[in-house]
Amino acid sequence: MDAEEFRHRLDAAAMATEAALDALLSPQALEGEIARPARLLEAMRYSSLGGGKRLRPFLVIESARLFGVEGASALRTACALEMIHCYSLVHDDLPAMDDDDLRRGRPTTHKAFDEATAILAGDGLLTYAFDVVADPATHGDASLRAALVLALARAAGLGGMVGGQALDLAAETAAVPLGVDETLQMQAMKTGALLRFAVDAGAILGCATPEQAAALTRYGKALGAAFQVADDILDAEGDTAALGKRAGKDAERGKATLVGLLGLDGAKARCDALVKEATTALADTGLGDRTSVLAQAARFVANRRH
Ligand code: GRG
Repeated sequence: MDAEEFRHRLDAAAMATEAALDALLSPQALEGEIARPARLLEAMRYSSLGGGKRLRPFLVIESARLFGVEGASALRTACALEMIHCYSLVHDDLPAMDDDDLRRGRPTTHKAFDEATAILAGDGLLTYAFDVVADPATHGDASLRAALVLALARAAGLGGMVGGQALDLAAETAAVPLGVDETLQMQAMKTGALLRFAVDAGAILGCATPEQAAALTRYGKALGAAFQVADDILDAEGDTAALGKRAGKDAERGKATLVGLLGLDGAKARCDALVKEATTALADTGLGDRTSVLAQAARFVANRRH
């Protein structure tokens, strides 16, 4: 698959995700809800609509499509994952964490609203994500929905993204900086776990064989690691206008990054190796040419400019 066809698929996934998130975040309360407070809903919409590459939804949609699964099951799972991603960005930008004013080229949620509302908007998105996956509208098979809920919780929580964020914050003030292995583990948790979930979700939705699921997990791990090295490189090299968030802040805050540990050339070499690893894993799914979109995704992640 060439870059243009890939771009087309990424745009299609982004548009479908935007429309589905818009509908999910409507003022109409769902059965069992009492009311949807307008300002909180507005902050949740501000935090999740109208921006972002929608890479995680794209990966859910395309990995499910490998197994012929299309429509609401994949799209709702994609939206749930994007809600968790958006919540993590909102909370990460708070003064108690990275203290940022700019996200996706706009004021961060706590700047556009206020801190308490930003915290609650993140909480609301996190909780709603699990509502969306657990809802029978996502899949008729309750055990499959439970498998998605479990995998998403494991990726997002203590032993995944939230744990990784805790390790990252602790490292900023630690007497001894993180080494390469510790940095890789922190990044695999903080950023990699949600990206890996995206392709694991495709395998769950598609009832993949254990071999196919394992190969997709290997792909997801390599892709997640490539994404994070690319992020470190962009932060070191990129400019704030193109990124839509402040560049150069990793070095400023003394963050553990692979650029800091391996140097710029070492980080770029690692990124290339991870793209190869991701592509090799795809071959092990036995799904042939159908995986070319995911191979292109690995290249996109490594070469992105924002
Ligand atoms: C606060 C619980 C909690 C977790 C925060 C993911 C994360 C953990 C923090 C985000 C900070 C950050 C910039 C991490 C580097 C990788 C990353 C997640 C970048 C943003 O993801 P993109 O590039 O963003 O996919 P878009 O805006 O395109 O969705």
